[in-house]
Amino acid sequence: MSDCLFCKIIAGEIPSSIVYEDDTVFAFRDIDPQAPVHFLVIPKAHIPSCGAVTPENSAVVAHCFEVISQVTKEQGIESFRVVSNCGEQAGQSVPHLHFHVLAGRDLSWPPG
Ligand code: DGP
Repeated sequence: MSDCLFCKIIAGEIPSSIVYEDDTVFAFRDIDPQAPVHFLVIPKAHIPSCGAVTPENSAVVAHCFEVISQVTKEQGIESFRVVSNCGEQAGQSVPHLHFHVLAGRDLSWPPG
C-alpha cells in the first residue's frame, strides 16, 4: 500500500535495520526500543492488523511465528514476549500487522 509506513520500509524506501527477510516476511529493529531486544516481524502483504486476519491470509501469520522462533533461537534468546496491538485503544500506531518481539530485561505482567 503506497501510503503505508511499513510497506515503504519493506520496499526499502525508508531505511531500517533488517533482522530477517524472505519472500513473505520482513523483520527489523524497532526505532523506539522498549527493551534491549526489540524487533518487529511483519508480513510483506499489507494486512492492517490482527483484526484483518482471515482464512485466506492467515498462512503468513503462522510464518511470522516460525520466523520469530528461528530468529530468537539464532540470537540465543530463550525468554521473550510477542505483542501485537490491534486498534488505537490498544496502542496500534502503524496500521500494518506487526508482531513486537521484546527481550533482554524483566517484562512485567499484566502490561500497563
Ligand atoms: P504499534 O504502536 O504497536 O503500532 O507499533 C509501531 C512500532 O513501530 C513502534 O514501536 C515504533 C515503530 N516504528 C514507527 N516508525 C518506525 C520507523 O520508521 N522505523 C522503525 N524501525 N520502527 C518504526
